[in-house]
Amino acid sequence: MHDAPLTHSPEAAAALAAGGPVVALESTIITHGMPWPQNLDMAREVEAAVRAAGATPATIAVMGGSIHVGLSEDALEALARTPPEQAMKLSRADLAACLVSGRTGATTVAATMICAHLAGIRVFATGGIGGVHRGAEHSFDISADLQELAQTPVTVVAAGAKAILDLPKTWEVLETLGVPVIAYGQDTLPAFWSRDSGIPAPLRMDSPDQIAAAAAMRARLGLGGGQLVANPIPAGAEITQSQILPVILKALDEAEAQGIAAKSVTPFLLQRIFELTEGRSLGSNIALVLNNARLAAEIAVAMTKAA
Ligand code: PSU
Repeated sequence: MHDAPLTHSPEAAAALAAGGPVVALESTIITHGMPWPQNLDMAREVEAAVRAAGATPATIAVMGGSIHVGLSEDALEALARTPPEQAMKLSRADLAACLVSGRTGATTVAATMICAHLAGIRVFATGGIGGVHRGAEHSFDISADLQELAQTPVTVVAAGAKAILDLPKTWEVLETLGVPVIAYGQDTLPAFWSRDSGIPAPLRMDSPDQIAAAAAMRARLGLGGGQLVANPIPAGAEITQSQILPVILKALDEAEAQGIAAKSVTPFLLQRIFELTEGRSLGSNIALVLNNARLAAEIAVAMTKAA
């Protein structure tokens, strides 16, 4: 039982009351992951993609002391216009502090999973999860997203972990934590901007029904925790690993030289990669988020049919 301060949009409230399919969407990608005004266009298009696939979108953010489950048009625009330094980037550790302060907070994968679960939403779409940063053996920088996947029962659809990370170490940690990592429709894990990381996938599934059934079975087994669906970017939008890797390495060098640390690392790298690819990385990022939103909606529909 919980007594969380939740504020639902009318459409999210209606869908949840009717037991209909709902997909949670995060807000850090809006405030810290993409520049204005593309962030607002992306957020609107993602919501439209969820609706077109037969589910109800619920973008999640903290505002005015409450967790918003579904945002109005105006609230979405206000959030997209908020400069990154004015919105807290929320994870498990700071969600409660943000709520009691009354500040605006954008939810990362970890915080969105927590809020989705509190609201009774079982599926969540994002771009890429956080994970083990390159050089983590020195910095200890590992995203709280991984621990959250291990403990909160939400199915997260992403294009894998962001390729700025140390992907092999990220998959190792998820294995240790007992998180099912499911490649969708292929035998290897995707790498965010690229379809194929060359790393064999621990699990493969080819339909939303299979993914919904696996989530239901985990619940029957009392296993707790979520599952990660790693959905490859559409072929037409991908940037191959050989193209993107030199750019990632350059951005990483700059981050190190400038002493960028902790929560600032991922936004800094995404922004630099955007500049170095002259915007191409952003186009790909938007394409993969839309693709993930569609699959998440199909999974949510499959879960409600099975229920
Ligand atoms: N997906 C994207 N862009 C993003 C994110 C996801 O396409 O910016 C956000 C998510 O909110 C994720 C966060 O939780 O990046 C990871 O940040 P960090 O590496 O600091 O944990």
